[in-house]
Amino acid sequence: MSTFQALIFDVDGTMADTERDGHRVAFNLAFAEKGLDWDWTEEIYGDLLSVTGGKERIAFFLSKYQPKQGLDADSDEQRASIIADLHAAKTRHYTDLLQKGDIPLRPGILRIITEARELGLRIAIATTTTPVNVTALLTATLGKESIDWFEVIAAGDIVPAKKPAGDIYEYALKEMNLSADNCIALEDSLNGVRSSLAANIKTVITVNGYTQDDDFSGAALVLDQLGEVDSPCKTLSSVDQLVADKVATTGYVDVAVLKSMFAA
Ligand code: XBP
Ligand code: MG
Repeated sequence: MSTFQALIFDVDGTMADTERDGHRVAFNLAFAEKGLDWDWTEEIYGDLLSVTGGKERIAFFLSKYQPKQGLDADSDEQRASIIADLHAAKTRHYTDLLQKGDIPLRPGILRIITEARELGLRIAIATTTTPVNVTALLTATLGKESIDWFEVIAAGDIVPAKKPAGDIYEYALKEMNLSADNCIALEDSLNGVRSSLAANIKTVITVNGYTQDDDFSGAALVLDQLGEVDSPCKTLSSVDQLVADKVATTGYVDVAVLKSMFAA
C-alpha cells in the first residue's frame, strides 16, 4: 500500500480567502492606476473566476464583457504586453494589501501545517497565482521563515497550462520525487479539483463563498472549512463514511483524519 508522505496546498481560496477582498480589489486598483474605468464587482469577479491566472482573466474579461474602454493595442503582442503591465501593477497592489495583514489564513490551516511539520510530513504548494503573491501571503501570515517550510512552491507561469490542467501538480510531484498516491491535495474550487484529479491526487475541498456551488464529484472529502477545536467544520460530502465519522467526532480535519482517508 502506498504511504502518505506529503500535503500539497492550493493557495487562493484554500489557504486564505484572497479572491473577493484581495485579488479583486487589487485588479480594480490597477485599472484605476492605468486610467481604465473598469469595475470588477463581486458578481462579475465570480464569473471571471472561471478562468485561472490574472493575465488570462483580464483577457477573458475583454473578450466576454467587451468594455467600452478597451486596450489601445495595434497587435496581439502589444496587447499581451499591455496586459502584462496591467497585471504587474495588480501584483504590486495585491502584495501591498497582504502586507497590511488584512487577509488571515483560513481556519485550520496553521494548525494542520504545524501538525504536518511536527509529524515529518512533507508540504508543498501548487497554485496558479504569481510566486511573489505566495511569499507575500506566507510572510504576512506565518512569518518570512515559513517560506522554507514548503519543499516546493509551484506557482504561476512555471508551467504553460494553468489549472484546471494537472500540470502544476505534476510539476510539484516531480520536484518532490513523489508519486500522486503519496499525496493529498487541499483545494477550494472546480478548477482546482480538476487540476489535482488530473494529476491523480486524492483531494480534500474546503469551499468558500465563490465555490460553494461548484461540482466537486471526484473529491474524497468536501467541507465548509478545516475546522478548529472551538469552531467545528461541516462535512458536505465524503467518499468514506469512516472518515466522515472521524471528522464529526473531533469537529476538525487533522493528520489522523488525512491518514484514515489515505487508508480508505
Ligand atoms: C487562483 C487564481 C489566481 C488568482 C490571481 O489561484 O485563479 O489566478 O486569482 O493570481 P489558486 P494572479 O486557487 O490556484 O491559488 O493574478 O497572480 O495570476
Ligand atoms: Mg484556489
